[in-house]
Amino acid sequence: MDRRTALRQIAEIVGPDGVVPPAEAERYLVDERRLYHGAAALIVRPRTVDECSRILAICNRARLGVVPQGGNTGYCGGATPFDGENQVLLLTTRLDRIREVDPTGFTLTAEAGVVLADAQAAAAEHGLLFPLSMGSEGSCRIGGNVATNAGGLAVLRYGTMRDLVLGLEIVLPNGDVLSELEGLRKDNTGYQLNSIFVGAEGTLGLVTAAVLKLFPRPRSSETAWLAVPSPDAATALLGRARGESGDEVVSAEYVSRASLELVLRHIDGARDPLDRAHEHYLLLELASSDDAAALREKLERIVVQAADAGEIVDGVLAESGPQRDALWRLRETVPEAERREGGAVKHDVSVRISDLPRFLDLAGAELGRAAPHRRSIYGHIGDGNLHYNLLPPAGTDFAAFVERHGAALTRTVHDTAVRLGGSFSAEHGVGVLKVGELARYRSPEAVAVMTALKRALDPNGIMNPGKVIPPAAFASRSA
Ligand code: FAD
Ligand code: 2HG
Ligand code: ZN
Repeated sequence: MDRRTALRQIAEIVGPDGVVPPAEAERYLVDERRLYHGAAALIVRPRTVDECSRILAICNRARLGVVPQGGNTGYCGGATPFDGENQVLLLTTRLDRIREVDPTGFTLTAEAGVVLADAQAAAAEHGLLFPLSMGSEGSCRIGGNVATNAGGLAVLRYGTMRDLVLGLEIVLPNGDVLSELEGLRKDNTGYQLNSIFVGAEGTLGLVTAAVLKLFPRPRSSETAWLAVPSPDAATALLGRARGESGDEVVSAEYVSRASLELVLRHIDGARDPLDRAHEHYLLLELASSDDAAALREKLERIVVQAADAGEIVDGVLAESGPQRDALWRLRETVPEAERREGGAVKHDVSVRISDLPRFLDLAGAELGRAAPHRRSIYGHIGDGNLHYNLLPPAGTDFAAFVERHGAALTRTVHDTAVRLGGSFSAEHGVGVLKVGELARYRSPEAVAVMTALKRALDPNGIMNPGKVIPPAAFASRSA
């Protein structure tokens, strides 16, 4: 089938209101971080799984690329199409039904285009919790969360998206629909197919729906903003809090003073909760089915013990919901503050929790020799995951900084993490931004298995071309 016929047939399938007119295309062609400005032959928003299936079958026959896009909040350009002749951008925004909430089985079945915050709200209406949570939850969508294996703020307790998925509905590149939406907790009948698609970033198929795990809503939660004398103290405190609470820690987020200062400078209403400045902070949240007084007592005991052990030098416990929200805002608005400061060269690394202090020492020393810069370090310390972001010296130009030093600084940060057995992308994925890093840091064996999977499921390479799998590996016959 020729390309023009294929595009015409796809437009007919979705109907006139399913095609995004050129005047509205811009917001879908530019990625969240404004690193990329893409192009597509056609932008469509199908309404049903059947429409998706027919679109993919046509694209497969005509060898047109398909780029899935949910909320377009991804950090690695994975949802941006790059071919104005041969790629179709498929928006999931109209696949937005919550198909079922099963309060007995503790599951929720959502279509790919359901906004994460809406899935959380649907669970809450039944007195239940869908725990995936992150700064982008008002915009990102379930299909995108599955495709990126999203992490966020409660991974320590509930895991990443992979741990929260019980089943998926996938449109395969040839248009077949693989439906595994039974929501079984146990099913050992051969390969676990769902997990192949979680984190595949749209390179193996289109996620159209997911069965997600729900949890009882905790009756109480307690939040503390704690100044710690060192990263070592932060990890020791985390271990203490997990042990003493019976693993009731939901979040353990690290914030460096430099990151907090960006927030204080740029975010309206933000204020330092402590009287004196400190270099390192830990935002700790516990949640439990205990009543509030019992959990508060637990947190206070942990704080007293940690202070005696020298792991805390100052801190404040939230006394109300608004105070808790204000503390969380200090953490969640760091990316926004970095943007308002002019931008950052961003890194999303993970190492074993016990190696975090060593990583910080080594990376700090290496970077000190590389180029003048400012650091904004924060993140999910409870998962061994830091956002190690680098800004130009105050008052200097960001674009020039990236041009001159970006690549070398990134090499240093990633090399240091990988040298310690860590990852160059803990939660933001690979997309197009980090394909080169995948080729560099993943083993040849891992790249070969990924490429074999890609070839088996998508022999024509139509799904999200150029993302995740190094193009050279896909093109090479021996890989
Ligand atoms: P998109 O950006 O639309 O797409 C991301 C990738 O998934 C692309 O490769 C796309 O092709 C693919 N994709 C999308 N939908 C489908 C589908 N239905 N089927 C197949 N493939 C699909 N991420 C974290 O992990 N943790 C955080 O704490 C976090 N915090 C953030 C805070 C802010 C302020 C912002 C802006 C982003 C943050 N992110 C975080 C990154 C981002 O929100 C997540 O990666 C999110 O899961 C992306 O969802 P999305 O719907 O926006 O996906
Ligand atoms: C977060 O944890 C996000 O806030 C974004 O993953 C991190 O902007 C960043 O570097
Ligand atoms: Zn993060």
